[in-house]
Amino acid sequence: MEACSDLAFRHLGLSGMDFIKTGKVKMKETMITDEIYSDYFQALLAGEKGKCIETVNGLLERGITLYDLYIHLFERSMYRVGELWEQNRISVAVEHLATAITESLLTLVYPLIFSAEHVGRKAVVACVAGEYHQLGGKMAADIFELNGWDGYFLGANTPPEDLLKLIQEKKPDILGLSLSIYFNLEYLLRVLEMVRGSFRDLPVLVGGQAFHWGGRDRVEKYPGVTLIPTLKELESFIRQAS
Ligand code: B12
Repeated sequence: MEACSDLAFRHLGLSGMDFIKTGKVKMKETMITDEIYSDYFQALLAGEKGKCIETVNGLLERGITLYDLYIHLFERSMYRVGELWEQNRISVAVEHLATAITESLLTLVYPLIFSAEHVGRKAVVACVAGEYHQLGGKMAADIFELNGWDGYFLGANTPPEDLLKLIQEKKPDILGLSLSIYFNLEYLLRVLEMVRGSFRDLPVLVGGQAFHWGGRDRVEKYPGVTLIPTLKELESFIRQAS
């Protein structure tokens, strides 16, 4: 059973023993101290990309898990950027700069995610039409890669007809759809309708912060569609499907 503490568990900051002892997933403490976070956040707002790269590379050298990095550094800081933008305490330009830096930092983890042994499964992950928030969807695609899947990430604002064509071409085992803005829910429902019409049995996972405002019942009324709220839950789902 010690085999439980395999690559995927370790990357999530878990050990097999945590799982065995408690019977449920238990997170280790984050490697990101308040000091690391506030230095990083200051550099992010100031557009000091070099300093941000240094912080992330330092954490990767010390063996930070992908989950810890994505949630406790990238997601946390971008949520804070959103709050400051909403309160008019930073400009749109600063928000754009922070987003661009964070997107480029995701590439630093490539050696970690692409080192996994391939399991011969494929996932397509996309943001629906009208949805321009793409960081969360990219992270979801990376979790597939971390688990040895090919994760085809299509990015923001994907036209539904083109999405269907790509599904036809790649024949993925899972489709992931990301939604950040609740008022885009109708676009998502339209995509689900189209996907169900053409690919009856393709499992579809939906995720993103839009669902903080509701919508679960409306997406899960489609057969084979599951709302996955967190990357941890995504990982469990992938492991079961692998
Ligand atoms: C950057 C940003 C933008 C950028 C996005 C650029 C880009 N390249 O992505 C731009 C400038 C385009 C933008 C535009 C807008 N934005 Co904006 N934006 C943000 C901001 C600051 C950060 C987004 C982000 O990267 N978050 C970090 C990621 C990692 O978090 P995440 O998306 O939640 O993803 C996590 C989970 O949800 C999950 N997940 C996500 N997708 C998936 C998919 C699957 C399959 C799974 C399993 C899991 C999963 O995994 C991730 C890791 O945990 C947020 C603040 C915030 N709270 O996020 C506001 C925010 C989302 N934006 C907001 C708003 C209002 C807008 C605009 C309407 C503003 C406007 N008036 O024009 C437009 C809408 C554009 C559109 N139609 O999409 C609001 C939304 C509020 C609401 N009630 O819906 C927020 C919350 C800001 C705020 N505090 O008010 N935005």
